[in-house]
Amino acid sequence: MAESAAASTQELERAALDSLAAAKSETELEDWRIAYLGRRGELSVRLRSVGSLPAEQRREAGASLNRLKSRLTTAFDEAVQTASQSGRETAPLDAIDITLPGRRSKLGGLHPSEMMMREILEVFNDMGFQTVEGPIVELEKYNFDMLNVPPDHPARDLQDTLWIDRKSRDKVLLRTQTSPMQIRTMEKQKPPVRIVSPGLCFRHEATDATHEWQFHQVEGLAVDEGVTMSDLKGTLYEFTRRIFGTQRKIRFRCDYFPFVEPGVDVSVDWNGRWVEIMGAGMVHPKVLEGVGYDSSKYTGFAFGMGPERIAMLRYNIEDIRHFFSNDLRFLSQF
Ligand code: FA5
Repeated sequence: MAESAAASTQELERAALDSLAAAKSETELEDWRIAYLGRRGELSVRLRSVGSLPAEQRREAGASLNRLKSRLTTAFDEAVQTASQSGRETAPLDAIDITLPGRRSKLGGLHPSEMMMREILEVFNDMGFQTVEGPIVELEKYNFDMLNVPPDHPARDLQDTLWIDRKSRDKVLLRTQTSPMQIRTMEKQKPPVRIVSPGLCFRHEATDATHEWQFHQVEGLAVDEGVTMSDLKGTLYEFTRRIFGTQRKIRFRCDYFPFVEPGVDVSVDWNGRWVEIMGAGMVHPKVLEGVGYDSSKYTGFAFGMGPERIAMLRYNIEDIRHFFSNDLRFLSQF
């Protein structure tokens, strides 16, 4: 009888240790503890039954079961520690529900300004204008001097220009317009020239529904023998037809820009109100001479437009500040 009690204690120990080794998660370890060490667990039941054994066996059986209890308790504590060190406790296998649907990774999209610019460039590329890009951090001479902007012109005022370096001989600024690309292009090549140049511009000005301190422009320049104001108007009419359709009303009005003569601004009807989308004009002879072109032989036209303003008219966006506020509720609509 005593022998069979010892044998069954050994069997119990082997079974307990085997199932402890198989316990993979915090939950399984807890189930094991309840099954073997809990108040109604296997060991407690056996310990309680010691009282019904013959008197001469009770002492040995009780002591043997208590030693087993202590070994199993130690083994359990070690298993819990190992599980928490190996991360089993924090990431139990049964925490992953493999029946859940996967998470779709979202593809980003083009920013509406970028979409609009690409569309604008495509229209001009179709008309034979080549796309060129230039620096955002620009020299004063390209942004102002060589564009016939005199030093006292209001556009140079601190209010308008964000300066990077005003002290060095070649003053450096964040370009206020894409027009410096007219000069950079003409310095590099002889006529005929037909380019469009997109990019960011910055101005130190108060923001409102149609003005941002950071915005894009697309510059255009065509220089050749015999280029006239009709070419300018024909090109820009074709552009507005392609972007807004044939029914939208367009207005050309005289305007002043130091680097063109004559100069115009172009506005588009927006719910009964005129919104200016670009400045344009015939390239000033001083600008042509400044880059070494013979102004008695060559003439040209130039324009600079704001893609955000154009996108506003196109998609009925009431405030330009949405473009750079980085709000996905706005951006994901495009
Ligand atoms: C210019 O910047 C001239 N460089 C345009 C030009 C080029 C004239 C070539 C003649 C020949 P203006 O400041 O008007 O002009 O800006 C041109 C366009 O840029 C505006 O019609 C508008 O669409 C956009 N723009 C100007 N300022 C802002 C601003 N603060 N926020 C958003 N868009 C602006």
